[in-house]
Amino acid sequence: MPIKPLDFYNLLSENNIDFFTGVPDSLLKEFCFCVDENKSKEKHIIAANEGNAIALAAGYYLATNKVGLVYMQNSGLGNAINPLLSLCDPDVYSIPMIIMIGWRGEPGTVDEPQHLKQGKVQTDLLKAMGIPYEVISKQEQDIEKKVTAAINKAVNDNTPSVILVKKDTFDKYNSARPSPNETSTTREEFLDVILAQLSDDDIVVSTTGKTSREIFEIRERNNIPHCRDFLAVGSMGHCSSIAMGIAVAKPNRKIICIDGDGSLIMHMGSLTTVGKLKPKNFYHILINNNVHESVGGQETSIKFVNLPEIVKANGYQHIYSINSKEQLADVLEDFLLNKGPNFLEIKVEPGSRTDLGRPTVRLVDSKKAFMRFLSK
Ligand SMILES: Cc1ncc(C[n+]2csc(CCOP(=O)(O)OP(=O)(O)O)c2C)c(N)n1
Repeated sequence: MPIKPLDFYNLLSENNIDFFTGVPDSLLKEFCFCVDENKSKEKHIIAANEGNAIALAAGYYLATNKVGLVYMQNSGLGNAINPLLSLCDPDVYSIPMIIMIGWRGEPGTVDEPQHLKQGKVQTDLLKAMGIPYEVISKQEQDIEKKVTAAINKAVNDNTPSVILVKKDTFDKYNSARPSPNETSTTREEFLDVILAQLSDDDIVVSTTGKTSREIFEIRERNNIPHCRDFLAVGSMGHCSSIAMGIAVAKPNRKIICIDGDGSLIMHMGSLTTVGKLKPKNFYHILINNNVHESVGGQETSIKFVNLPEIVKANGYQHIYSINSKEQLADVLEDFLLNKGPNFLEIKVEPGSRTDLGRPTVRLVDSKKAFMRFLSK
């Protein structure tokens, strides 16, 4: 039977876990909602990336002598490896924490291509890192035993200790979250307008999650070849760097990078590279819905920063911020005509179609077609 998020949360509380941080994951979203509703913002921090979350839990331990809990999708383990091995490892500072990892791409399950390799090497990676782990699932008879074993291991051995969570382990959490505003312009509608404005030669690089899925479907609907788009379905936070790599190599082509707020924040340091190189052909669009919509809608920290000021300070040339289709129509042509690097923030309500599909082409084939398109 699936585990009730509140029961799981209570079990952690009984074991003195009172600090939570991480980057959201669809497999863990019900648990995240539960933590969010039960903890203050100082005790539940949605971090910029998974490495930051490990470091936050390490700091919390140093200040309190208490074990914190870090949650993440297994895609984020790469971000976490550095602070796990060079800060928390028993050979370094020996800092205990519980790490809850959503196991996407578990062998034997059906999942997206970007999750398959990570899922396959998941347990081997933990073994190679010397991190003890327990696996839980909805079939599990004795969750309590496994969770307390993981916590005891962390506390007794002063080590990070993992709880690996299989798909569908958690039941729904009935939270008081507001439902999406269905009358406002959706991300997909904005994307439709943007893609329609681009010329046949323009290159699109788009971010992880539903944005890329929507772009794929818009192209399909309009019978436009997919070779114009590089969909960064994995490597969250890196689409602007991929786009920058293309921009410097193809100075005579326009590169349109379509980013998300969670993704931009995840590796925000990449903005400084844009500032350093200032490619005239780089057009950065941020679809800002204030949340990690693709994995459940958990808040990002974007609303606490003045993003137009940040990109300005990083050397972007022309900066626009809009929140309606009318405003988009007013600025889009200018945005794409003016020499870059330019930045366009589109403020949008969270939400997407429930019947949104996934790219149906093989990724290596779309890479080849994209490279042919770039070499034109
Ligand atoms: C390194 C990494 N961490 C976490 C995830 C899980 N994940 C996929 S999409 C996504 C949310 C992206 O948020 P944002 O960029 O704001 O786009 P939105 O989903 O709101 O469109 C997350 C957290 C991931 N794929 N990779």
